[in-house]
Amino acid sequence: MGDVQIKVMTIIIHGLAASTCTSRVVATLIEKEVVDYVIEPVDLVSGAHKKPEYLALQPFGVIPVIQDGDLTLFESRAIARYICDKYANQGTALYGSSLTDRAKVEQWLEVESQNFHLPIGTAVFELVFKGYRGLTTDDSVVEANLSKLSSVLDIYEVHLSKNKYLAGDFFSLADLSHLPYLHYLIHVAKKGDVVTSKKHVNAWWEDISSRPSWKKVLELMAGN
Ligand SMILES: N[C@@H](CCC(=O)N[C@@H](CS)C(=O)NCC(=O)O)C(=O)O
Ligand SMILES: *[C@@H]1O[C@H](CO)[C@@H](O)[C@H](O)[C@H]1NC(C)=O
Repeated sequence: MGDVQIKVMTIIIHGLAASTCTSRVVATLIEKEVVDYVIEPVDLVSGAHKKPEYLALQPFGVIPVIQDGDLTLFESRAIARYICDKYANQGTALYGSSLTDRAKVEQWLEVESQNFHLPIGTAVFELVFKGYRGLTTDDSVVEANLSKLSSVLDIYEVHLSKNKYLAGDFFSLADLSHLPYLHYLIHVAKKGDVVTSKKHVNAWWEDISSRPSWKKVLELMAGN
């Protein structure tokens, strides 16, 4: 923030490439073939996200927040939707190609944030992020939330046995939105059994996580 001079139409993402919520935004930009963006790192360790200058952009004090010209926008899923709408005519059709496709994408985006996110976010927080802060993992919380996640993914398993992707036969923003926390659970926490034990969920995960866009996100994550 502050002293960096950037031309007006560059999208500025205040966040961290390695963070789950920021990577949802970056993956969307890459799928939509948007190249004019920069990530302005927010130093969570020194608490930069709780300082007045940052709170003026994101009053809840979390990352990410973007600035696109006069628009300041936070909440990673809202940012991803904005990017899909703004760049509707380029890159991957992350909303599909019809009103009903879009409706299904929205349905599964809601499932991601309402059913999937809480148990997986809690497990990843306990298993990974607590460690970064020198806190101790509560194993009973992990166990209860992974069990809850497994029952959510049982529903995905049935759905994905009949549909290649969540919204139908096309890769969408709904699939993409699941990548950050699945990555952390499977590859960082190494607790991916709830995914790998389910045939269709695992095939879906293998498919969506092998997309060039996500591989690029992983490179950015590693460089952070
Ligand atoms: N719902 C928000 C969540 C944002 C969020 O929780 N960000 C985390 C990183 S993924 C954060 O800033 N954590 C730092 C903190 O809570 O102090 C979004 O999707 O943008
Ligand atoms: C998940 O974790 C929370 C703590 O964040 C805990 O209160 C809850 O009981 C756990 N289990 C389930 C099934 O959500």
